[in-house]
Amino acid sequence: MTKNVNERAADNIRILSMAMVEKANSGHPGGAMGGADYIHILFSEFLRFDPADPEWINRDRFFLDPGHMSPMLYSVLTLTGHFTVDDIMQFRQWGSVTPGHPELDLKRGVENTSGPLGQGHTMAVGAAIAERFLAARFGRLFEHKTYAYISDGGIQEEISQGAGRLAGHLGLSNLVLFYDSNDIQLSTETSAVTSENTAAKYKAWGWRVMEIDGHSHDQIRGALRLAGDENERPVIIIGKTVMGKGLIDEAGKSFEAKTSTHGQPVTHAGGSFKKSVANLGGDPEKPFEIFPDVKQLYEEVLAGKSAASAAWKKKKESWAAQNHDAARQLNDFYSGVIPEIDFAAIAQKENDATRNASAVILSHFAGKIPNMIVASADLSNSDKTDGFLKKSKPFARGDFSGAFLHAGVSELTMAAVMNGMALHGGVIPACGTFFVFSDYMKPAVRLAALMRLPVKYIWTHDAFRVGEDGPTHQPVEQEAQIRLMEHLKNHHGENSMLVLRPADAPETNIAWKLALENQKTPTALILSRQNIKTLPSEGKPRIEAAAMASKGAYIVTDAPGKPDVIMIASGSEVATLVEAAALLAAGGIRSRIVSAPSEGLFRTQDESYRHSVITPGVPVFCLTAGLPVTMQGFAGSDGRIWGLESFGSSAAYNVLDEKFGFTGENIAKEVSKLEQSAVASRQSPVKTSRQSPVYSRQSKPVGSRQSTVGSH
Ligand SMILES: Cc1ncc(C[n+]2csc(CCOP(=O)(O)OP(=O)(O)O)c2C)c(N)n1
Ligand SMILES: [Mg+2]
Repeated sequence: MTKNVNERAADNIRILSMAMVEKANSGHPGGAMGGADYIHILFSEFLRFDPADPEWINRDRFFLDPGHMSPMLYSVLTLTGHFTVDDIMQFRQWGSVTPGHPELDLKRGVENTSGPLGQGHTMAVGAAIAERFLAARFGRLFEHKTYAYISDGGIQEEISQGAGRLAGHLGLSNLVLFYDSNDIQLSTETSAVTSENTAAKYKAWGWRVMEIDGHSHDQIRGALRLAGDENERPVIIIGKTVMGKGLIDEAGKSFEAKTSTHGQPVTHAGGSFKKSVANLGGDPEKPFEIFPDVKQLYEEVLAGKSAASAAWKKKKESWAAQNHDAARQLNDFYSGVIPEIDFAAIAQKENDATRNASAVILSHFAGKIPNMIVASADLSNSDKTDGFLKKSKPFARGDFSGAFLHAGVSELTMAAVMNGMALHGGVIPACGTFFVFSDYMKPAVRLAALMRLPVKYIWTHDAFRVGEDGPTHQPVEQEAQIRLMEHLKNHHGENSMLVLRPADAPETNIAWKLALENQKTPTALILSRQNIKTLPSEGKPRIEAAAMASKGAYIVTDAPGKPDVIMIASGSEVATLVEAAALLAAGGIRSRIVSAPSEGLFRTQDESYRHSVITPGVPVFCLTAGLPVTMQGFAGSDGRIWGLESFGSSAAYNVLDEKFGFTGENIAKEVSKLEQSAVASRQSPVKTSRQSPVYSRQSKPVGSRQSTVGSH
């Protein structure tokens, strides 16, 4: 039976996918070959894009979830002209534009980085929300679809529960999810791990569910047409597909539906590459060939897409001519223009908690930044994102005129949804929860950093001073973990994340300013639950002094002449240093206090500035409510760190301060020991330069210790 050109296009995608993996000698051919029919029909007949303008704001978005199916995506994007055949022949090679798992590359039609299963389709939920938000403001002209593609792995990942619940709850009818249901996963058939009724599950979440033969072009078209008309519910198309569709072995027998073709070249799995290419209508000697009839089909497809996008752009022009202000605003939204905000003029209460200071700023933003979307994972009144909510309203089914997302208790979902909003463009996403639950968000934070998405994280309840809720809610190691992202560089050589832990309310203004201005990487704001005494500012308004936070670390108060010791901390610990400094001064020790909201940012300053803050040769003492290693970058090889080396405990925070040694008195004592040992070592360097730690473990309160850390 001769195949029609659409069947040949799908077979062409199968051959290219198989060939890429074979040539690279690594990769995943089976799933890609199963999904070829859907992907061809979607891209050629439904997905709206402008071949000459891949960043066209009103394009439909396509989000891949199983990044291991990259050969399928690269193949179809080769047919559409986004990649060249040379590009896909370099699949998985150093310096190629076709990495093993797709990495965000808008110019080549790759809308998201994918690989960690489950996140791709959850990002699509975020993009769909952003589309609703913008369409609610600018009108129906700006409506478009978001298509996502998921596999068995993504369906099993827990994050799919959050994505499914939220999309169903919000009635995101602009979202169309294709589930490549091939009953096979990496190491087993799916029957080994699940017996759920996936269709019933999505129905229960409020989705419209269609079940089709994922190889029947007519059924795919029919389902996509119905999806296009849907205006109440998100749509999932469950397509039954065959892993490795079209594969045969040397004997010419079917080699389809095998787990072994999930993740290795066909020949390694035991199939015949050449015979399979021939079986699919290709030339075994030229597996990277694009069939002439398929080429011609796609030329026609692209001409149609160009005409459609040109027609839309014309409509937009006449809309812009009639809606000057809205058109300017839309342009600002997509080009990252932020309104002028005088952060120094945002008044803060004295001695307030930094989470409260953040609420004041967010409340200001609600009136000033019309494209900001704030979310919280059911903690808005604790993480104080309600500062924004009170001036806005939550998204609801059919009403996206507000700007607040109640994400529900689903931190990872929330973080991935924010990534999707940022990927969509036109909006500024920020989300909040307790800092300790950043652990639940980390996989999506990592992808935000890899993709350079300017998502803002509002993490409150920053330390053991959470108090009575106890160790489950008291972050200890989280700050060190998150600050590792300040050490990790992105593909552009920048710190992959900006992490700010402001020391008082005015410094929170500056931290938010930096967060808003940072459009290249995600930003974390780590904020206190408890009140903090506003820091001294030596004659000037504190907000003026706090502006130096933009350097990452700066001197808050200094001793006349050369200080005997430099004390460094971030967050509420800086105020503890202020108490300690007064006691030290009474004992004749001159200290300098440094507030260090971001070690990563400080590291990017020039040496002369860094030395002006941390003068070489002066002993350094660091204080952190986190693990001592949090301050390692400041302490260097000779500095001392007072931190927490164990989980916290349930008690009032001031009791914990006493027990863990986080009082001005205790810190003054520890600093004077350091100062004395520094004096002794200057007087007799050989004898004292390698002293043992100045405390004995037994004599210390549970959990806290002073450590001398290694050089770095
Ligand atoms: C979060 C996460 N866990 C594990 C993996 C490793 N992994 C890659 S694909 C896969 C499962 C493959 O099954 P399916 O999604 O059905 O793809 P198919 O085998 O059908 O191609 C796994 C476990 C991953 N990429 N992401
Ligand atoms: Mg599968």
